[in-house]
Amino acid sequence: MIACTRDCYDTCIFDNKYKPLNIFPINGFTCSRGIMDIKRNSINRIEYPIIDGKEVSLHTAIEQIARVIKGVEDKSKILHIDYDGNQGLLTWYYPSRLWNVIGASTTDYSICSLEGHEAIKQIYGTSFGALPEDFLKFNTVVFWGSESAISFIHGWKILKNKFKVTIDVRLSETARRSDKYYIIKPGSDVFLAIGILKFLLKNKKIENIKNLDLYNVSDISQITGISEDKIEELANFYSETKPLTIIGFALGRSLNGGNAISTISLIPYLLGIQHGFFYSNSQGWGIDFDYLRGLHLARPSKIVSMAEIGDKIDEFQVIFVWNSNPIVSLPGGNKIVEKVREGKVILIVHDPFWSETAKIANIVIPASTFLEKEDVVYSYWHQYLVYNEPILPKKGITEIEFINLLSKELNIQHSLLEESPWNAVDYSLRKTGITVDLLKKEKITKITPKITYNVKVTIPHPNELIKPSGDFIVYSAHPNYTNSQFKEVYGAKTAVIYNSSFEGYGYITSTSGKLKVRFKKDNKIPSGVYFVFKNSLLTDEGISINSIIPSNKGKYGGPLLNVNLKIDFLKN
Ligand SMILES: Nc1nc2c(c(=O)[nH]1)N[C@H]1C(S)=C(S)[C@@H](COP(=O)(O)OP(=O)(O)OC[C@H]3O[C@@H](n4cnc5c(=O)[nH]c(N)nc54)[C@H](O)[C@@H]3O)O[C@H]1N2
Ligand SMILES: Nc1nc2c(c(=O)[nH]1)N[C@H]1C(S)=C(S)[C@@H](COP(=O)(O)OP(=O)(O)OC[C@H]3O[C@@H](n4cnc5c(=O)[nH]c(N)nc54)[C@H](O)[C@@H]3O)O[C@H]1N2
Ligand code: SF4
Ligand SMILES: [Mo]
Repeated sequence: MIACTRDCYDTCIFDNKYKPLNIFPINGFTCSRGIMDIKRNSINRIEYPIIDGKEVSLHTAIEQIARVIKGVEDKSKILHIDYDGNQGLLTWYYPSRLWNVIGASTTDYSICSLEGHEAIKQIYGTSFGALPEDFLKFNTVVFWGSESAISFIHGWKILKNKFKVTIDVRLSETARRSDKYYIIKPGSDVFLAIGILKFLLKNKKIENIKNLDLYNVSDISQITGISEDKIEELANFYSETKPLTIIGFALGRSLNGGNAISTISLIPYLLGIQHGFFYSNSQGWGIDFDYLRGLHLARPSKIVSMAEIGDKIDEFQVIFVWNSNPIVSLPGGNKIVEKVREGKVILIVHDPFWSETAKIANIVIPASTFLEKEDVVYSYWHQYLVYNEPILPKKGITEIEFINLLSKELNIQHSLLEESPWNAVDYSLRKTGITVDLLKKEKITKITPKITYNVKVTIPHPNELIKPSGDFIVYSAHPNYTNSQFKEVYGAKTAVIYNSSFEGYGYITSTSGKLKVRFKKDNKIPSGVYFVFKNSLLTDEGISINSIIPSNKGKYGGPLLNVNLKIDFLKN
């Protein structure tokens, strides 16, 4: 049995021949990446350890990494950047223990969904929402800032026969394939949600809420770009059909994102809709991620926001990366490139594939893929916990092997590292009622979450909100890639910026830089909106849009990536 470990709602589960299981909600199918995984596994791999472009033995590489670490007196100048390239408990979480024992700095893991998790927790005390089984109970669904038809294909499939409404800033694939859609201005979702509440109040479907009187629907109509009638239509749709609302992650990275998500999530509660929203269930299973990372016994010396790594790059001498591709995925990631070229930062990367970040690293360690190692995998949507067993011969080394070798070389003894990874996993699962023994025996078990909601009804004061204006860049998932992964099968992810009117080259300028890019006209995009597939490269030199994304953050600290841009088209 093996589960796909990529950062994806679906967490497909496969048999040992890599056939997707025919169990709900996987239902025997997978995506364009899933069907190519076995083939991809032998392409573009990092085959051996490398120091400054030269092949070395594993022993030499580990010795060199230990020397580099020992050479940094103030360990807070060592930063590890890791994200969700592989969601396995042994691959992503447990390895942080070594870095915490050393006293290195870490990130706040905010890039994807922190803003939304925190926002929903403000309302419900937890961000846990509907389960796959709950999806089936609804007759209608609202996809709000979510490209589910592409980013969440198993969720989309089980909702196939439901009446679908999409709220987006462009005619997304999800909007196009829905029964109804509303195209609003980027960053205006919180106003739309408040507009819906205003009509629900007017039509006596809900009680009054503090601050609601401070808004009026004609302003809301002007800010969102849709008519009062349409807002009322949506409010009626909500009160009459009691839909499930899928709240997309992209909202959290937009203007007013935290307030938008908390207000949207409140609508189902006020209408008495049970299990009425879904964002991400990751924090509701009771898996003790902090324990896996060893935070009970050792803490990072510093936590840096994922929005600010570029700004704060001078605070670091060594950056260790695994499970992420930060020069493409993080705002200011290009600063890492600059500092490595200047010799001011030593970059060490552990990755199975030649990511853009691995390509510029001083030291590279080949990692085993999820098809080649044991792990425990959870989903941020469905209830299955899976014991992954390798189905292909191993290349490279696992994250556990890496930290074992390195801690030995550094002569570190610490109870966090003496506790075996399996014992740590076992303890981290105690609240789920699942043991490692049971999991290894059954291979796949269901977690039954114990959730209590502790609801606080609140909507933002108008002073907290910014009225969006100007041109916005927006992003979405591409069907053939997961973030920057899969170019070995589907080709380099070189991007164009889709827009309403112009074809050719031009400049995009933000408060932190300027890029020359290619634009493509697309009649599915309204004016004022500029769309690019997320984590793609905008130039052949491998420059990502993130090189000009400033370090702004939302209300709860999540990076604000859907920002205002200045656009200058070049005459053809
Ligand atoms: N195929 C594939 N699937 C993936 C991924 C992938 O890379 N490829 N990535 C995975 C990951 S890491 C994530 S986080 C999820 C992301 O999954 P989603 O949460 O679905 O986010 P996106 O796919 O980015 O789509 C967001 C939609 O929001 C719209 N949007 C942007 N700004 C606004 C706004 O201000 N208001 C409104 N209403 N809409 C807005 C965009 O036009 C887009 O259609 O998908 C996961 N699934
Ligand atoms: N401007 C802008 N920036 C964005 C976004 C956006 O919408 N706009 N989206 C954001 C989102 S939603 C996310 S989630 C992030 C994603 O950002 P990243 O986490 O950087 O995502 P990937 O590009 O998929 O990089 C994952 C890396 O992990 C590696 N990997 C895979 N499996 C393993 C393994 O088993 N072991 C090790 N050691 N490595 C492994 C892969 O080969 C790959 O190089 O990007 C964010 N960045
Ligand atoms: S990327 Fe998502 S849909 Fe594709 S195989 Fe992995 S879990 Fe399934
Ligand atoms: Mo993400």
